[in-house]
Amino acid sequence: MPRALITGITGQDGSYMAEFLSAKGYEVHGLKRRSSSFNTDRVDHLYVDLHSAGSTFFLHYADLADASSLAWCLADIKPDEVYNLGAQSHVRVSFDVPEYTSDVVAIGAVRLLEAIRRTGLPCRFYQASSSEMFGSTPPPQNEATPFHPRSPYACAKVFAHQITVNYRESYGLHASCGILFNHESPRRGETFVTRKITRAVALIRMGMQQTLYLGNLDARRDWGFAGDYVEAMWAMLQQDSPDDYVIGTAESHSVREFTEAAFAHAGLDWREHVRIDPRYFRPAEVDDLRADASKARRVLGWEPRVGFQELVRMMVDADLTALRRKFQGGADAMDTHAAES
Ligand code: NAP
Ligand code: G4F
Repeated sequence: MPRALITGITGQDGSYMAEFLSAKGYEVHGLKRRSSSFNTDRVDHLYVDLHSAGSTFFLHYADLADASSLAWCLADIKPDEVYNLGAQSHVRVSFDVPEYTSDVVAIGAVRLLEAIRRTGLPCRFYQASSSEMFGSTPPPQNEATPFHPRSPYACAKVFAHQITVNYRESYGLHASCGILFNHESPRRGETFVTRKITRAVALIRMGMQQTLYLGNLDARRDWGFAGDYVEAMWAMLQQDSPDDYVIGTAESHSVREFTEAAFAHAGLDWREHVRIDPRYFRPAEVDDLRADASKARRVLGWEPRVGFQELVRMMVDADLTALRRKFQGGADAMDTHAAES
């Protein structure tokens, strides 16, 4: 049974990755940070009581800011594949906590790579690189496009990307970087713009919120479905040789278009509910991201299955269903605080 180790298993991608690998027959180990409350909602359905026989899903306390915890986990688990998905992944927040973001995203990757090198494990390594690294370089962006990062998060991702390439070239590590464009799902964090919109649409549709405050509606993103993208991550580690790949849909839409589509799907007119709040503007913006993922299609045979309209519908429907279920269950109303950031 192949064994995988996932950092960031409690996040959106980590949860889809854990599901995907479990279905493929992997023993899945995930690193989670200590939190004062349960933060395992996205993977609870995979959890089997450790006391029952045959469990193949395990969580371990560790932190990308804590080198010794990473080294111990690697030595104990001895994974065949390591997926480094953990990050302070919010671009706007990275302007508020640049030092912490750099520590976890950039130095965290070094800590993990160094632990792999020093333990001498023959494992394969995946680094979650980001289209944010392209920043202000115009689309379409592919593996040869120069980086021009526009946030502390993106700068840290560029470092993590380059150090992964460096460990591959210096030590022959089977280390690959997936340069993934924005990917979303019903499990997307509530403060990223797509989920912030679809969650608000559900609350407005149910009469529990009137107004949604957003920032820059002109920014364009290449939005795909997270469930499709974890398959590309896995495919990279199945290749004989490690390499870097751009993953995206090759189609971009503005935040305005996403907003319009989400409200329309719920039978609402977005102009009646959306207001601009400059607090959501960023010190430096990334205007236009659109992937040229032809290398991934050619080498990995990877193609996205879910398109833009289907993604919008899926996310709105999921938020509406969750809200209705919450009410039918008699629980308190869903937290109506406008999502920050
Ligand atoms: P996410 O939902 O924000 O999940 C991030 C994960 O990292 C969570 O499990 C989080 O744990 C964990 N984490 C945060 N700080 C950590 C630390 N100090 N030590 C260990 N773990 C830590 O992000 P995502 O959307 O799944 O993205 C996965 C990865 O892909 C990230 O590296 C992200 O930067 C990158 N990426 C994402 C996209 C995208 O569009 N989604 C695109 C390109 C690249 P908690 O649950 O405890 O917070
Ligand atoms: O949803 P976002 O916060 O995602 P962003 O900044 O593109 O970053 C995401 O994708 C990256 C891949 O390219 C990942 F690496 C990263 O970890 C993360 O997953 O913002 C998207 C766009 C931005 O241009 C932002 O300015 O939406 C704009 N926006 C407009 N109003 C807003 C809002 N973003 C947020 N979060 N909240 C708003 O109210």
